[in-house]
Parts: sequence; C-alpha cells; structure tokens
Amino acid sequence: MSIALPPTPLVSRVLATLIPGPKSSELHARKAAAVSPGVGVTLPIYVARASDGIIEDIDGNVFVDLGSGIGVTGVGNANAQVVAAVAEQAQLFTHTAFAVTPYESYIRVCEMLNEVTPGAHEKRSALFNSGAEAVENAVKIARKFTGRQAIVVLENGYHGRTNLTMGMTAKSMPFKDGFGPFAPEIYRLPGSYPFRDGRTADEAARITISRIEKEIGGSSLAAIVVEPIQGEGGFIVPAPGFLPALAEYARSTGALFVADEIQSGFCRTGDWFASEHEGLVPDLITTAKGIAGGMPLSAVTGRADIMDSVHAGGLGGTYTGNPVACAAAIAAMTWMNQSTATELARQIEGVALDKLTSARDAHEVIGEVRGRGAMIAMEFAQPDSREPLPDLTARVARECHERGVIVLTTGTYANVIRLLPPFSIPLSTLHEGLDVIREVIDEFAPQ
Ligand code: PLZ
Repeated sequence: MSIALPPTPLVSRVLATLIPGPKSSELHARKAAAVSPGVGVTLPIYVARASDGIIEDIDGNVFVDLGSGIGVTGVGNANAQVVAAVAEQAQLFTHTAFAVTPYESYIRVCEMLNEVTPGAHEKRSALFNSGAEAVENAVKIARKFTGRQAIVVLENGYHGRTNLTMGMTAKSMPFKDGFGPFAPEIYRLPGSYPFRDGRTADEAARITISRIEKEIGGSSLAAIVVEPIQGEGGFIVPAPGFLPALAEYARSTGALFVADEIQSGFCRTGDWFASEHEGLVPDLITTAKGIAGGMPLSAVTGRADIMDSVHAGGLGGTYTGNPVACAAAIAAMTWMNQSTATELARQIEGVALDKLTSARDAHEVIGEVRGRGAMIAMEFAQPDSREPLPDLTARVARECHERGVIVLTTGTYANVIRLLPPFSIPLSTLHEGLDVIREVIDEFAPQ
C-alpha cells in the first residue's frame, strides 16, 4: 500500500476522490470481515500520514483535522520532538516493566506532572496506560485514603469504558448498553448545565450537595469526581462557582475532590488545566490524552499525603509508564512549554468563537456556542423548546467530513459539534476548517 506523498506537510484540503475513496472503501470491507463491529469508526478514511491539523488518507485526500484524535495530539500529529524522543528511546529499550527494573523517564514525567498540575503543595504521581485506568486508580486511591466507598459523579459525565468507569459514565448507548452489572457505590447526581437547567452555580450546587447529604451521607463519601468541562457530555461548562462549591463541600466532609482532566488537560482550555480557570486545586487529578503526543499514557497526580496512603505494590500494571510513552510525554510537555501552547489555545479560541458565534447569530438552531481555548462546541436545539437536534448535528458533521473537514459530535443528546484542534494548527488551516463548517450550516440548517 504505497502512495506518493508530497515532500512537505500540507496545510490545506485536497479532495482527490469522493469520501471515502476506493482504497479506503476496500480496507473498510476488510475491517468488516476482520474487526469486531463493536469497534466503531466515525469516518472511514484510512490514514496514511498526519501533521499539524492535517490528515492525509490512502486515496490522496487531505483533511483539515479539528479533532486531534479526540483531543490527543494537541502538540500536532507526529510532532518532530515527540518522534525524535520516541525513536531514540525505542532504540535503547522498549519495555522492562517499571515495577521490575525502573528507568529515569518515568520519574521525570512524574516530576513534570507534579510541577504543572494546579497547586503548589507537595505532590506525587503514578502512571498508567489509558484514561479509564487513571480514573479507576484515582478511585482506588481515594477509597484507600479515606476508608470510605461512595463515589459521586455528575449527570452527563464520562469517565471511561472499563467496568468501574462505565458505571461512572452517564450515557448508556453506546458506552454501557448490555454491559452491566456495574460496580456498586457510584452515585450520579445533577451537575450544572446552564443552557439546559438554567440554574445559577449556587442553586445547582445546593441541589447536588443536598442529594449527597440525603442519599449518601457526607461521612460515607470518598470522593466527588468531576470533569471541569464535561467532554463527551457535550462540552458543558458549568456555571462559574459550581465546582468550587462542590470542592469546598467535599473537603468539609473529609472526602476528596477529584478532577478528571483527561480531555480538558494539557493546555487544551488555554490553561495547563481547566481547573485553573476557577482557581480549583483538586486533591487528585487524572490525566491522559494530551499528555504524550499520541502515545498511550495516563496519570494520577495528587496530594502527597493521599498518594502516600497506598501500600507498596498497590498500584501498577505490566505496561504502566511505558518508557517509549514516557519519552514522548517529556517531549510533548517540553513542546507545550516552549511553544506556549496555552497562548496558542487562546488564539484558537478567539478565532473559533468569533466564527461560530456569527453562525449562531444567523441560525436559531444553534442554541449555544461554548467552551474554552481549543475546546469549543456548538449545541443544536429547537429555538424555543431547546429540543435537541441530533439528526441535524449528524448531517452537519457528515457534510463537513465529505468536504474534507474532520469534526466530532458529542453530547448526551448527540446534538453538539465539538472542535479539538491541535495547538500547532496553522491559523489559515483553522480558518479554512471553520469556513467549511459555516458553509455547511448555511446550507443545511434552517435560518
Ligand atoms: N475521562 C473526561 O474524555 C475519554 C472517549 C472516546 P480513555 N474520552 C474519549 C470513546 O469513544 O471511547 C475520557 C474522557 C474523560 C476519561 C476518559 C477515558 O479515557 O483513554 O479513552 O480510557
């Protein structure tokens, strides 16, 4: 399967065939025969190469990528510094198991995480492979430290696909349907979704806290686990003040406040972590996705006294903190520092909010444009009833794909288009992608 690739990275779309092209369609037939259909595919164009906001497929089509592989390749795809670090480490050794014979890069990643996460207090970190695994371990640690069991999560939350994290995830289809029973002592309570609940931060927090008091009892609460901006739930930005109120309540009962920053972390929202926007200092923080430029790695970082409460050998796994992934993480975090990725994300916010807000002004079915940094979304709903419009949303996404722009849908009601561009996307490429989205909306959305 060799195709002639141009020598320099492309910065704009090329539509060489209908989407998907013939070679991708051929592979997709092979996929149907060989891969479990449980493994879905949003856009069946098979990838040949990718760079900064660009994905080239095996048919010679070039896409503007506003998804970054679900918010992972913030530093750009195949970021040169990440590639060099991966290659260098892979030549030295690919795996030894840190728990058997350790290596320095694992420690360096933990030092960097302890440094960049919110709060100047003493911290420790532990590394894992996937986001779900990090969340599972944060729950283990919170239970061990507090000696309590109850975990509170929020409506519209997403925390993963393993058994424990499915139980923590709100949405049934496709994540949970038929996969139960789920783990006990997980309580899902109302959060803050200003566009739909119309509540102030105080009202929303009062409801959540009162439900904890009545249904769980503060003294049984081990942790409240929240996404500072809910990702799979629809890029829901809670009313300012809601999360600090929950954090304060958690602490008042001796429970932990855990921020799941797996989607919102690593400069995505224009700060290193979304928690910083409201001055939140989580007791534990889970990270993954953007941490290592596309290599699988995740982490739990938290207060030293909490992390130190776990017995030796209580945390781990064969591959956790793989040396190649650690090398990639060091390179990715270094790039984020050197390139002031937070500034790049804020610049993306300026451009994206401007364009999407003007689309909203022209189309009443865009109920809300929201988000921060390079984590921006628009929610499609009937103007008066706010009835979600998932079909229109899917149509807009599909048309964008066919015109060479990769956008992702999200939301409990599947009525949100989300943008997670890499920080390294050239501004002209970003404009091009946003202009296509606008063109599609003008064509398919009613006024
Ligand atoms: N917590 C906040 O966003 C992963 C899931 C995509 P893993 N979100 C993308 C899909 O369809 O599986 C996510 C997240 C938050 C936890 C996770 C889980 O991270 O690395 O996918 O396990």
